[in-house]
Amino acid sequence: MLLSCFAAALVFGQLSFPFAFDPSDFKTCPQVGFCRRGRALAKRATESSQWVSPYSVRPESVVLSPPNASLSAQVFSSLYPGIRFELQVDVLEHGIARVRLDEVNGMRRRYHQAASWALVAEPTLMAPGVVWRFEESGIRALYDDVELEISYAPLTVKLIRAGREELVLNGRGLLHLEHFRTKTAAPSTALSEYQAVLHGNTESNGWFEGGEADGYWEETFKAWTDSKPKGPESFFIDIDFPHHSHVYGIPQHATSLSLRETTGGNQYFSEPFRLYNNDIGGYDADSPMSLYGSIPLMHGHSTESTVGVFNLVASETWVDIFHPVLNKSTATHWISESGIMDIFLLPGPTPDLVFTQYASLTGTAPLPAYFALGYHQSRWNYISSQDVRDVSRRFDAENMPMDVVWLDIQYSQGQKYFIWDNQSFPDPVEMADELAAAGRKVVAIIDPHLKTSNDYPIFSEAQDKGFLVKDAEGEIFVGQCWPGSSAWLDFFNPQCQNWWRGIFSLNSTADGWRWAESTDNTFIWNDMNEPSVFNGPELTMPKDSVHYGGWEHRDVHNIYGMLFHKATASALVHRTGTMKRPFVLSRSFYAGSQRFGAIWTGDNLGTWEHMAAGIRMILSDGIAGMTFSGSDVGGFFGNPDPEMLVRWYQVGAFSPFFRAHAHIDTKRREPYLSAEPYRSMLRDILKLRYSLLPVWYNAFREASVSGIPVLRPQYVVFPKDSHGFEIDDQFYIGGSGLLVKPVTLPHVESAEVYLADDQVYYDYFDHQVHQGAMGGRYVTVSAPLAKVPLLYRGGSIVPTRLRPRLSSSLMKKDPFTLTVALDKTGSTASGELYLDDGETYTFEQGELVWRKFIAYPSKDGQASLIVQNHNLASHTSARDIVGGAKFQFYDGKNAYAREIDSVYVEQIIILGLKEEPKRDLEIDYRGGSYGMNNVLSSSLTIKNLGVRVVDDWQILVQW
Ligand code: NBV
Repeated sequence: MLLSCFAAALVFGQLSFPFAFDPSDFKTCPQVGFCRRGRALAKRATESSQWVSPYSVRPESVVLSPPNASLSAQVFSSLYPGIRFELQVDVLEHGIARVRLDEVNGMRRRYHQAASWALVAEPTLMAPGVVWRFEESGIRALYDDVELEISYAPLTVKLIRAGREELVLNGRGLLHLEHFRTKTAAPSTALSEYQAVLHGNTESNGWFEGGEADGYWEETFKAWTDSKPKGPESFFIDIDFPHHSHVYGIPQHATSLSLRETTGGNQYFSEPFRLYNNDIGGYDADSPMSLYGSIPLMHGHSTESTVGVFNLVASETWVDIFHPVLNKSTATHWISESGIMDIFLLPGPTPDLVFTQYASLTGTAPLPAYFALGYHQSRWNYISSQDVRDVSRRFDAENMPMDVVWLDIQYSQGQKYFIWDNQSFPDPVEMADELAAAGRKVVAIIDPHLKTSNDYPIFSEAQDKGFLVKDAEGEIFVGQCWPGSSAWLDFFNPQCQNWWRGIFSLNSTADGWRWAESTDNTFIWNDMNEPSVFNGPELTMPKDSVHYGGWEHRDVHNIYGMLFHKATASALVHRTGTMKRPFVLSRSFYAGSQRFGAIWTGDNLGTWEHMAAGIRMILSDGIAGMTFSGSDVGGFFGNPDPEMLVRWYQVGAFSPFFRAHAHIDTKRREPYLSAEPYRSMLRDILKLRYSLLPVWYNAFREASVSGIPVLRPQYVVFPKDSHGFEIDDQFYIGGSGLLVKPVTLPHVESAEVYLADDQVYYDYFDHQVHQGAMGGRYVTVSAPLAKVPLLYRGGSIVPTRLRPRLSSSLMKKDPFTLTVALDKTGSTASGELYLDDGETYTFEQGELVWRKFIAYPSKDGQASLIVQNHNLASHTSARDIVGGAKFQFYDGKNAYAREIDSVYVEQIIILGLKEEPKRDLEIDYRGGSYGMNNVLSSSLTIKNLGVRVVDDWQILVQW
């Protein structure tokens, strides 16, 4: 199995790659029993004009519980009168409606614990404020500016705003929870009656559930048979957006940000989007196939509103999408293998509010360690500690900044993670210490599979403690992975998570094996956690494997990777006496994974298509909470030519997570190895990333509080501009006002950038002016190879650090440059700067500096402009700063502020002044120039101001 993965070569254009991505290794919907059943049910419903959902609420059973934000009711299906279901509707803080449906007193329990892993805490019910109106046909909850309409027969739930249906559950009658049954149970007689209603006779094959027990009790795929001891337990639901033309989300897929149809008239894909975490190296650059992570969150968007739906299910899920009316409405159908129905309706009505609503449920990406925003140098593999030292030195010698050197699986002895291969890595602690002295870190890979060898203490301990996943027979599940015969840790067991923390402890006396040959400068990469099993069905764990609590793998598959990530991140936070921010990269993810660290887009190809796909994927990850994301710069497979490599570094420099990585069979391609002129271009891109670190950190701070992604797609920033709804190749960095459109095509000299408003935009590098227009327009931005299209939006003040350094930690006391990009009036702009120690959690106690910069015309009518720096921290509540509300009062002289009180703003550059200023300051002024083909902005540089970042001050510019 393993060999066949890598033996063949696929040819893409001129490039050949040493791997085989064989789509037939992965299932299509027709190869999956429950997906066939779900789609067949939808087809029968569509074809019958009399289709009615059999699910209804018993009106007499409706109960409201205090504080009147919760309703429960019995639900029954006319097809299975003996089966009981319970509906629970909660109105939560932020106006979120949670709708749950579960089978009660059945033969078994459906999997109901996904929420306990995905949600940051038990959601809080809305304080009194929900008004319930009982009507003959149902109940209506009124709160905020919306109504939640629950109809009794059939059961439907609608979120309505200003008379407009924003979200509809079961409007097309596709809801179905297959109840638990025995193999020999006779079909319900009610079913045939129902069929008679639909079809006028009982002979046709129009059963609600389908004519036969299709794939109920066993299923075979290639050489694998899935024993299904529980029988059918699928869950289907139609979720419609009657007034939303566009839907986004449900990462991870390599496809457009705006999701295309999977069925119906304007069909694009014929397969539904699949959510089933898979190791699918060398995936297609445009496909609905599932990849490494799954987040069942979708946004519906139109010029009027944005809403979200979070279908909290952890089993394999397929999502069909079509537009009943093109450019007007969207219908979706979610088909899941198991689990209860637990759906959150996020009312929006703006993208930013949907982010905050989703974040209130699953949490935000916490402020990362500052170094993690620097550049990461990886490859499979740096082969020895000497190699690692050389890489670090070569970056120094070439004056290239870099923060982290990564170690892939070959650092370990026979892939027994934690155990260094002491031939090649005889001195791992000294190696890490030397890197630390240069301001750098090490990241080492730790996978969730354990070599089943008794001389491997991690395995033996896990085995003794019962922390390994079991197979269907109750024995330890053994499969093949890098170390050969392997077993998998079961992080569903809380004890396993505790034990895992102990392994990383650097100062505890905890019994059990500890990773002594490590340092607090060593961070972790969790790979292969879908989990990848080389000899398993679809390269993963058999679904009938059993986890802690007796749950089958099928129930929890999409959560597995997240729990490994969670356990490792928490281990790093606590490994020394002082809590430090962790950095853990994970390949697999689920809703809530953002709380534990970064992810990346897995094993991409070194092609232009994949470069472009990476951007779309990062945008899509970001809107689903997973904002700390990046793709392998250079492409994992293949050897990019110098031009592609430069463009890929430009993409990476504008990704939240910036790491170059490459397959073991690729040629070495560290940036210092490139020939000129490419080497200088790469150096400049790295420096650009480092000079913009303050902007990235600002964006991460905001994301950590609001859930608004670090990379913001066009529809998020301009939600009312329909021209931008399908744009997914340009984006904004946080709220900085920087707009980027990386070039992802060869031989390009310019890029067409879409400007959505009538604001003025300035080229970051040459200050060329691009005038936007009401209703939007494209402008041509020059983009020779050395230049990434990057614009300041007028009205922004952007802090940068322009002194070249070799790592981010060496920049901590560097002075700032503020670029004031004046808006179209030539007199207004604003921006901010957030700083803290970048390492610990003392910011939660108020050890931080948060400044607001504003430029505005002076009020006395004089020809002048004021640029002001004031303290933002004291002007807002603590909660807005760090999300934790851990401190009550902000002390402007806190320890961190004192530590950086010598940090100056060394220069201010003002773009877009309409008049030449008076020369009483040390200034450098260049007037605007108005050429035939371009307009260059005026630029005023004020140097040697002697003003400190931590002080309040203002500067008057007069003309
Ligand atoms: O550990 C080796 C690789 C790693 O370099 C890559 O980034 C991961 O996505 N890993 C997958 C295992 C196998 C890749 C073919």
